[in-house]
Order: sequence, then structure tokens, then C-alpha cells
Amino acid sequence: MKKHFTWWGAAALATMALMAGCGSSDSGTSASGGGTSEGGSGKKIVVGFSQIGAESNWRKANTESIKSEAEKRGIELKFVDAQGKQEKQIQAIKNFIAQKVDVIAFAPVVETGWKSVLEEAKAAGIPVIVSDRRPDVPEDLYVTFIGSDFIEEGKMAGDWLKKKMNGKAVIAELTGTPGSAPANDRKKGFAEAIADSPDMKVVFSQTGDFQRTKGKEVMEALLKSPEGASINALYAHNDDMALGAIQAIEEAGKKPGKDIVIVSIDGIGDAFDAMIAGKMNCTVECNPLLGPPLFDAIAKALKGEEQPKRTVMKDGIFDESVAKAERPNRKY
Ligand code: GYE
Repeated sequence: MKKHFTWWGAAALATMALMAGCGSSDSGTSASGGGTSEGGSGKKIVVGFSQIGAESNWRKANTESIKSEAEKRGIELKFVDAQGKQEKQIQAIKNFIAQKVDVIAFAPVVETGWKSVLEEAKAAGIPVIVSDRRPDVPEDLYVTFIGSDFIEEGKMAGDWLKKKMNGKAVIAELTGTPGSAPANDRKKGFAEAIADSPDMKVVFSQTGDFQRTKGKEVMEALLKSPEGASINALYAHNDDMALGAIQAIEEAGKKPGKDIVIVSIDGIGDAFDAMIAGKMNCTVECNPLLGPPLFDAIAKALKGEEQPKRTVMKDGIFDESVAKAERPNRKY
């Protein structure tokens, strides 16, 4: 493999890093040598990444993509898992600022509450890249945001279900983490898609926090309640919750995928297996492989290059009719 690394590239990188007020040259914390991504001082570029947690297979694939891309590029990654807690993410970002990392990247668990910590990063001259979910902050507090269009995903799920059910369904909705961009937007997009069909009714909506076990618990309780009896469709904001719900539906003596038609979002391998087994009907893809575009954006930020405020990942939709043919292409 040819390395596209030149002395003037290194010099530009170092200059820009200094212009951006980055402290890699005096932080003394980063290991040197080994990689291709060095600042002019011979020190590795250090990126702090605050991840939400490991709540779903999507998230695990996302983490893996980020870690392996950092390694491939010889970048030192300080990776911190917040176990689903915003306070831990804020603390991690504050620590990255104190450590004078070159770039901070993060996936905000919820939309609100980020302004003050991002202002601290800005005051310290550390560029911030937003990964996966949008924070509700002024645009000047981050360089760029890379992730999917969650409203569009919700719309795709709603349009698909409307067609499948011929415009008539009694729907249960399993929502994602309260206050998160994907939960807010997937709910909105789905509602928009079915708004013109008065016989498509969402009669139940509760959070399963994007987790398989919680999806199962919520579905179990619903099926035991009187309103559970009439449900003939399930919309889950992610595949893991749908897969948990499938177990609950089977345990309740019903046929998932038949008695209750199931559509969810992410496109993980397990969802394809469930479709092949006839237990699930459709998944809208959400691409978790953000590592490569994320580190492209980081490289540009360090060079001070112009870049768009928003990069939208392209997502497809896969239903039971294509699940078997598509399965070998699924990597996560
Ligand atoms: O759909 C879900 C994960 O933010 C797009 O978070 C991501 C979502 C994904 O827990 O599985």
C-alpha cells in the first residue's frame, strides 16, 4: 500500500493543528511513532471519542468501525463508553479538553444539554465532530455532523407498513431512548407517512431504550394487557427491540411476522435471520459504518479544510422478499 503522506502534508497538518489551538505538541500524553498520522512534531494525532454505550448491535458495529479506522490510520483513539449516560459523556468531553486532544468526536445520547461543554471545547480551540446523532446546539459549536436521516428512515418504515397492511392496521410502537434524535425523528417520520391513512392507528407507544431485553419486557406487558389483543402490527425504532418483542410474541403463543407484522430500523444481521425464519417482515437500514467518513472529517478539520456541515449516510430498505439474497452482504 502506498502512503500518501508528504512532508508538506505533515507541515500543513502541524500548522493547522497549531492554528486550531491544539495541544498535541505539548500535551505529552500521546505515544509517538508507528502510524501514518503524525503531527509535524512526530507525535501521533490524538482523538477523543465519547460513545453512547453498547445498547444494540448497531452501536457495537459503529464502535468497531470507529476503532478499526483509527488503528488503520495510526491515530491514537481515546475511546470512552458512557453506558447510556449523558453526564458521563459530558465528563469524558471535559477530560478530553483537559488532556488537550487534537480533535473531539462524540455521539450525543440525547439532543439537548450540550451547549456549555461544547463552548468549553471551542474556547480551548479543539474542533468537535458530531457522529451519528444530532445535538440541539448552534452550528458554530461543531465542525460537521455525520449520520443518517432518521426522519427519512421513519418515513420509509411507515410507507412500507401502509402498503403491506393495505392502509389498515392496529399498531404498537416501541420507541428508542427518550429525548434522543433517532427516537424523536423516527417517530415523526413514521407518523408523517401514515398521516393520510386514518385506518393506520398507533394505539400504543412506549420506550424500549433501543435494547433487546427492554423491547421484550414492554411487548410482554402489552400482550398481557387488554389493548394487546388487537395489535396486528409492530413498528420498533430499532431491530434489537423488534427481536426482543419477537420472543415475547412467541411466548404469548402468537406468530411474529404473521399475526403481528413487524417493521424496524437498523438492518443488522439478526434482523435478516429473523426475516428468513419468517418472524419479521422488514428492516430499514441505518448505516453504522461511520469510521471512514468520521476520520476523513477529522483529517480535514486538522488541515483547516472547508467541509459541509452535514454528511448524510445513505440507507436502504430490505423486506422479507429479499432477506435471503441480501444476508451474505450483511457484515454486522
Ligand atoms: O438505530 C440504535 C442505536 O443512533 C442510529 O442507536 C443510532 C441508533 C440505532 O442504539 O440501534
